[in-house]
Amino acid sequence: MAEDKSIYCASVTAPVNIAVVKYWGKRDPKLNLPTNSSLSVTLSQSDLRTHTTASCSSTYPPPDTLILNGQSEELNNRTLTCLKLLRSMRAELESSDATLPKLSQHPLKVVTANNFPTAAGLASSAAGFAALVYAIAQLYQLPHSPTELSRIARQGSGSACRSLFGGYVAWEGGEKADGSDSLAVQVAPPSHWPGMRALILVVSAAKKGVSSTSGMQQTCTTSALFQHRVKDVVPRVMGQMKEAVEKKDFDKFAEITMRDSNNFHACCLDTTPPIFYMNDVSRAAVRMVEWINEKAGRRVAAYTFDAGPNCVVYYEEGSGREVAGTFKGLLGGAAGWDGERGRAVEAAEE
Ligand code: 2P0
Repeated sequence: MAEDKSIYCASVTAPVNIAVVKYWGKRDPKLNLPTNSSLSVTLSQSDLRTHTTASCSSTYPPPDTLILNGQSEELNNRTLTCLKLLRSMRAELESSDATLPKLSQHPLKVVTANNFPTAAGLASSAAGFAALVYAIAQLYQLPHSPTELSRIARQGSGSACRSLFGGYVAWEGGEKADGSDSLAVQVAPPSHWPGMRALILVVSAAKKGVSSTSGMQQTCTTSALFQHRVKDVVPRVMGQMKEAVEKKDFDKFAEITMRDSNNFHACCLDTTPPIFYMNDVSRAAVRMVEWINEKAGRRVAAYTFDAGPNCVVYYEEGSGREVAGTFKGLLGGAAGWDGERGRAVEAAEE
């Protein structure tokens, strides 16, 4: 039989997700199993996306290659793990159907680009690994569900497992030592709460000082407050947040979102040495949201901060003038808020 010299190719995009109940801490760093469950909103309609093309061919010279934002990258252990797992899933298909081309034996080329700052606390690894896993799953025509694929994306980066779904997504931390029950499930699709919006305030596009991976391990081993978060706080608020989403109860959604962000950053501060992700501009954004809510006489806006100073503000479409309008008015629109004081980039619509 003639050698198959075809180039097989699949392109996808994956959106970022921003957690409203945060993931922070690993009970098993090797399998990337979390200390607690988490819940996020996927910013499906926003420009914050990773675009990834995966291709393979017998004509490609080994080894597998990865190009990130135009630069050739060494494949780290997490990427190698994802590729190995996906390849073995493809090999299983090939062994049960001899007519399938032997793609699992071909070297892979992955070309990926973010249209937002990488590693600046804007969930770039979440979108990045979700796109990588999804692109290769498409290339290999794997029949697995997004939840099954989330087990693989989780091993690339924990938060990535949530970006395989749109809408409201829970990463159920699981209890099993092998990680088989640590996966993402959709709590509600985007259409369930079509009025939800997110405003992203880019305070700094610089790479963060302490990576999430090392920061969370320092918190796990040194913070007593974190033990309280894992045992008492998160198990309670996960249920409350699911209920708030189900009922589209923005007041409750906002209350839990802000409290959980503050609880997470308090744990960072309780770490030895302390980790500071928020800065003066971040705190100014908190005060602004407090002020907007006070003026409205109810919670119309909810801030949240990940492992960086940038602020995400959730609000409902009907409160657009009060929330996004106030921020844009005060900050002078997208161009007017400079790097020193921050910058309002866009209303990323959910
Ligand atoms: C989250 N973060 O739930 C939390 C909130 C940051 C603060 O998930 O080590 O990059 O790759 O599993 O997923 C960031 O952690 O960490 C994160 P790894 P990841 O979105």
